[in-house]
Amino acid sequence: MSRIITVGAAQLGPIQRNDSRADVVERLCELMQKAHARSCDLVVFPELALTTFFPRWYMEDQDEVDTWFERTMPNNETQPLFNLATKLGIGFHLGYAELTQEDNETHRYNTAILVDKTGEIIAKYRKVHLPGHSEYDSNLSYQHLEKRYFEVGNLGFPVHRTMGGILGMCICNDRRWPETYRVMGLQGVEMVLLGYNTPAIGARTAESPHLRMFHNHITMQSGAYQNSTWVIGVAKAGNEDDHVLMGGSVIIAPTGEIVAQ
Ligand code: CDV
Repeated sequence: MSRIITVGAAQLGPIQRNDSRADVVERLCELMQKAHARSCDLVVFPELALTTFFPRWYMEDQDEVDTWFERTMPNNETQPLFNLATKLGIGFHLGYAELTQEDNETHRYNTAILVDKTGEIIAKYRKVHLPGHSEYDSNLSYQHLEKRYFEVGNLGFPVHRTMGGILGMCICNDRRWPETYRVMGLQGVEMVLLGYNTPAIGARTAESPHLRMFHNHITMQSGAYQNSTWVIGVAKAGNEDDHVLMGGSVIIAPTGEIVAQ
């Protein structure tokens, strides 16, 4: 019996450093309305979808760093997105920076959640393959400080039986490593949801934008083909605080073919 799930890959334009969460959530709600108008069951937003990609900024003051994190989900700013999803009966995937207290300690993760059509958070993923560095590096044309601001995710790569399928998640740099897809493939994954923020230009090397886009797509296409799964790769795009993000969002079939871009 065929099962159909209609998915919207909600690529975002840039989010500037001074944009408020409330403004961003309004944009997400507009995209969710569009997805609903096109009969989507599920809408996928990118990595760190509530703020600018803040790991490009070097910060020493932990209080300042923590302003980029969400302490609860939903919270006052994101509640409208959950309300709209419930009203429209549409699921969503959202990436954000998570600050949490576990075992009496503070932890910070680069996180994504999956919310079902009733507005309930049914799954969480915390990014495992953190790229970049933890100290300021003057040899780079820009910083990428994920290793400074986040811990390695501690939830593995589980899959979830929901919305009529077997869904899994990963985040950005995770997509470049075959084990990400394989661990989910061995659990029967049918659709991998992933958000990313990838600069159009490398910080260290003079790779061409073409080669960077090629690597972006080939990793997701091979993960899809080798594990016979759909992959929904959703980017941020455009000039974010004078740093250009490559975009290139795709929906990839289990054949490895890009069916929407
Ligand atoms: N946000 C990311 O994980 N970005 C990496 C960059 C640093 C290459 C990526 O794999 O796209």
